[in-house]
Formats: sequence, C-alpha cells, structure tokens
Amino acid sequence: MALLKILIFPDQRLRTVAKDVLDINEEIKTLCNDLLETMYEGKGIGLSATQVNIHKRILVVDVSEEKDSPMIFINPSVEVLGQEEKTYGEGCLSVPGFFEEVSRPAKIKITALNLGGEEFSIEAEDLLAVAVQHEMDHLDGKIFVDFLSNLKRQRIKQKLIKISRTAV
Ligand code: QAP
Ligand code: CO
Repeated sequence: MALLKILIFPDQRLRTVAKDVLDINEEIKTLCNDLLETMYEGKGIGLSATQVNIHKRILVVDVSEEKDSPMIFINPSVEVLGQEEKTYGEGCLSVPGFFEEVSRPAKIKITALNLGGEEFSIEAEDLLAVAVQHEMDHLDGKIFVDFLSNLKRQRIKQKLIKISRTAV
C-alpha cells in the first residue's frame, strides 16, 4: 500500500481526459488500493485516478458513516434517472479548504467493472450519486469549481496558488 500525491487545482494535469482500463492486472489492483488508502488518509469520500496523475478511468468512493464500505468503479458510465436535481455543498481533495454548492441530477444508474473484471450496475441517489458524478467529472478533466461563477473560481484559484507558493 502507498499514499499517492494529489494534484491541486489549478494544476493543468487535472484537465487530462482519462483512458479506459483495458486489462485489470496487478498494477490496476494496487492502484485501486492506493487510491482508497490515499482517500481515507485525506478524510475524503471519493477520489479519482486523475487526481493522482494517473489518467485511467478509475474512481473510488466510500460514503458510509463508519468508513468501512469502499467501492471501486472501473470504466464507469452514468445514466441519469428522472428530471430531479439536488444541490450539495461539495468539496474536493484537489481543492483543499473550499466547499461550494453544486446542483446535479438526483438519481443515476452507474455501470462499471469491478476488480474481477465483471460488469455491475447500481442505482444511486443522495451522497453516493453526488460522489460518483463528482469523481466521473475528474475522469473527463472537469472539476466542481467549473460549475461556479468565474469570480468564485478565480478567487479559489488565486488563494490556492498563493498557498502553494508559501508551502514550498
Ligand atoms: C467528492 O470530495 C465529493 O477541502 C469527494 O479540506 C464531494 O472527499 C463527493 C476534503 C462532495 C460527495 C460530495 C476536502 C477533505 C474531501 C477538503 C472529498 C478538505 C478535506 C473532499
Ligand atoms: Co474532486
């Protein structure tokens, strides 16, 4: 197991579109476990491979209270169910310290591969639906701050740039 380094917004590598996983081998299994370990270490509820600069279509989440229900999604796709949208105060391990309201479809169906290479589908709402949509965006190079006003995004960007300068 290993902790991976998380890219921080506005790092341009977060804009990379990830590629499908073609073979679920030992390297991919290790990556999934490292993503989970890195997510738990950061007190996160979701993490994508994009955020650790590995541009493969993999995301992990754990929305449980006890933090004992890791979920792994390889090559995920999302189908929106119904018209309802819900707003949630989102954060991101790549945008540390900032939480902002984002509106997304309330109910989705996720189809993905598990570590055994088998396809599965689940319906999700509430926090799981938010987390999977947020992480799916990362695989397409999108970040939740893209949904905010230009002013808010610009402020967050400048603050994070300033923090990264002082941290060196
Ligand atoms: C994405 O986000 C998400 O700023 C995962 O200081 C967001 O795990 C899923 C975090 C909203 C569902 C709803 C952020 C931890 C973690 C921070 C995260 C921070 C410490 C964010
Ligand atoms: Co994120």
